[in-house]
Amino acid sequence: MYSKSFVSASCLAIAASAASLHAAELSSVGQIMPMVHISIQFNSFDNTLAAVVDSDVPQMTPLSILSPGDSFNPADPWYDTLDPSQEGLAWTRRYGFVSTLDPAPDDLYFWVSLDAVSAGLEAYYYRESPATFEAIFGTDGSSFLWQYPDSMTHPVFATDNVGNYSVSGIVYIGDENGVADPSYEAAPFTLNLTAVPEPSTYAVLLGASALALATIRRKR
Ligand SMILES: [Cu+2]
Repeated sequence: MYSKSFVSASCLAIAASAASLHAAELSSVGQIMPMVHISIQFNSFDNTLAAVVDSDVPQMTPLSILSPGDSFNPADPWYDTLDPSQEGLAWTRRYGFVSTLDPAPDDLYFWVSLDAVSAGLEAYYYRESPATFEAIFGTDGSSFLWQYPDSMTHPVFATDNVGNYSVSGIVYIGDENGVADPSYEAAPFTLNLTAVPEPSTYAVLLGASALALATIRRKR
């Protein structure tokens, strides 16, 4: 147990010292592979709607751990939230909404209803170009409703805490204002995420692991 955490901690520490030699200013919010999709599956033959979530659990990680020494461009809209010198939140973009069967019926749209805030999360609609970072799913008082824009979208999920997160929502079919069309049943889904410790917490953990290893060695 202890040795396992020590090995992973050491690898990260080595990666940290190596990466800091090549500090870079990032022009986008990266997406770690593989993608984890929420597939919006509308079957226009029997008018059923499903939301199928891949089973992997994305991990939110602050840039200070993901790529130590790197920073974001202060001109970009995500700088205040994600840059290590600012809020420095842990984040992931692995979750992506994608429509994989039929398009929504004429004059209707796929909508997602999700309250990320009550689960301790923040969420942002993200586009690299033009640089877009808009609070969604209740973040900063935004609407809990979000209209799927008809192309695969990987929002940013972020948090300033450590731990496990679970948030449930629905996909439904509605008009341009988000009013649900009663002809179609809503499809529930649940997202699960984890967040790794902040660097300060992390240093404490690393110290504890090293101490444990030293104790083990002394016993031998
Ligand atoms: Cu995707």
